[in-house]
Amino acid sequence: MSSSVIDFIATEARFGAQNYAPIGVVLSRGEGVWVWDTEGNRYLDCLSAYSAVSQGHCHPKILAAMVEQAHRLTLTSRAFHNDQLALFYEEIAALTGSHKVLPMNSGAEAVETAIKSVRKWGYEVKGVPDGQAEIIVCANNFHGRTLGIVGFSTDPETHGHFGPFAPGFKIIPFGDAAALKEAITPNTVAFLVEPIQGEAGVVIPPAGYFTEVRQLCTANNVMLVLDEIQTGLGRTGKLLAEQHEGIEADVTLLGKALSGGFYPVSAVLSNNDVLGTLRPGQHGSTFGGNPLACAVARAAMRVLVEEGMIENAARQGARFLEGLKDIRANTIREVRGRGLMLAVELHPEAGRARRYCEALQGKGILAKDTHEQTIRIAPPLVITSDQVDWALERLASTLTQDFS
Ligand code: IF1
Repeated sequence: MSSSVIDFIATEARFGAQNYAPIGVVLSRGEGVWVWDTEGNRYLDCLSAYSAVSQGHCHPKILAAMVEQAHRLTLTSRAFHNDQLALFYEEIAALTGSHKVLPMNSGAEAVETAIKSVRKWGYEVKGVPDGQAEIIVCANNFHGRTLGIVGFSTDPETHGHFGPFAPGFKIIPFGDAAALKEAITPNTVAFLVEPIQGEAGVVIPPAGYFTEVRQLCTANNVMLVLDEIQTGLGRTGKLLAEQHEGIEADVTLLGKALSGGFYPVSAVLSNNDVLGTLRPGQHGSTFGGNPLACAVARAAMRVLVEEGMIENAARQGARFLEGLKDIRANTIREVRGRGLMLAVELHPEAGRARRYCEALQGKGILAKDTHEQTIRIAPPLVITSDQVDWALERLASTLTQDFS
């Protein structure tokens, strides 16, 4: 164990807050769909840092853009202009068909920014009495870890003992348009929702749900805010998951893969005047929109399109889903997925998903469990057919294994 002069896992445990329980692998290198641990073992990455490395690990073109920009200029703050921000705006607006952009860093910051913006829009444009704005969200949502966001989480793990929380949120079931209709009042400014619920276990809403949601929001002058931080940028086989539903959000949130995993970059995109209500000094971030972030994001968006990753996600996602459906194992309760956002839900009697993820690690696959019973599978969008088949073989043998 020459590379383990430091015992990385024990040292993390000694100094680090214990807010994670990682799988016992220490990674030191990545390339495309593969990562290597400190001992030189290779794994197929079926998590992709929760979809942030959709373009594959250490993509050479994003790397080159980052290094080149790092040599020139990294941070100016928004007190001054920089020569990357305008280009980032132009390119992300062209890619997504949006009119206005507000750059932030983490996904949670993009969500917070959207909440502030739709409230302000509600007071200044819609005419909601000050302090009365309501935002509707869904049960089992995951939008990040800030106080504002965890306050409307329904998962006790996520919000327990972190209160008191900000008021102004109403929770309805996901996938239930009638519940939305009922919850809307004259003070409702927005409906904030994930196109597919990721953390909840890749929960896909019933067909037609978002068509109805779109109609209800339009009819009631309610901003539809889609959190595409995980589903966006090709993950589901389309640039944005909203395209599967044939709708357009009023506000779209992007993060994660917007930088290809090199750097935290997020953005709030808007098709109307929601972002227009923000005046100088009312919102911002030291790092948001910095030239390094912009250069990285520009390259990350470019390779996604130029290298056909979105089409590949659709093609390989369909192959992966079919392959999962073909696995005959009594451990499997259901397989779900759209594009390369996939999940295998286990029967309660099959034992915890975590054990299957550990067994997969032994076979050269890294995947992550969620909510005890679900194995999430989300490889980089550059995965090939051979690699999908390779993964399926190992998943099949693992899921037919008896752990009891
Ligand atoms: C962690 C889950 C994934 C997100 C959506 C906003 C954010 C996220 C739809 C916030 C973040 C993460 C964060 C990560 C685990 C992870 C996750 F399991 F919790 F649900 F991806 F599936 N909207 N998701 O999924 O973005 O501020 O983190 O940049 O360890 O908390 P962030």
